[in-house]
Amino acid sequence: MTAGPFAPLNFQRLPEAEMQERAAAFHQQLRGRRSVRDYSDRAVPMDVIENCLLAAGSAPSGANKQPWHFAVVTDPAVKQRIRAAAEEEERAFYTQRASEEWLNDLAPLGTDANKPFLEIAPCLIAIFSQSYQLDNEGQKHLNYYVTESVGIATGFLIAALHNAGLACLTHTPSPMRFLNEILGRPSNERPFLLLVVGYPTDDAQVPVIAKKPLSDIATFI
Ligand code: IYR
Repeated sequence: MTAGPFAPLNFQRLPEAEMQERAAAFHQQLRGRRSVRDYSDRAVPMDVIENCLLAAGSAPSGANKQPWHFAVVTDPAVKQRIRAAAEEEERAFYTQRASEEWLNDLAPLGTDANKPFLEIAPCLIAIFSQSYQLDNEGQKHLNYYVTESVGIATGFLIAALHNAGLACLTHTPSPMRFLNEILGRPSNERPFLLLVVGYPTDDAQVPVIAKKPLSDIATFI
């Protein structure tokens, strides 16, 4: 295989003052994001979701394989099935699978096995990672750095949803293979994360938490 083709980058260099302003403003915008568990049933505009998915799909990935699939669910009957399957796993998690330490760590969040938001929120986005892809001839093609790639795309999606004025929750019932069956996804795809998307209720509450200061999350060498 030969390299290329290549095209000019068209990088826009910004004045330093504008860089500082934009970096600070972006931080302020992102730090306003919270994981929301209290949702209104108000429908979300699908064209907004579509643009957020395109933003997610612009993420970098190993060898540009884009090893992700986003299944967008708004059908109440499908949401109901997902809720029932997720709650079954969560009941096993909260009563048997989770360690004492894990349950203690979750206690301040007030979570339990009941997941009404899976039915009430207008939109669920099930994110799947593809360990390999099949072409039209059924030939297998490997993907690389799949978890990293899908994690980055998911981060882009969460930021895009927040930027668009939507709330979301990263929900991870474990195991969540049931999503393949309910959503008809093929066996090369593994559920990565279930994003709950919508508007918070007017009286939505969130736990009081803090983010680590820069000195705890970064070193400058
Ligand atoms: N998946 C469970 C438990 C849970 C785990 C973590 I780590 C959280 O940050 C929150 C919840 C649930 O959704 O309740």
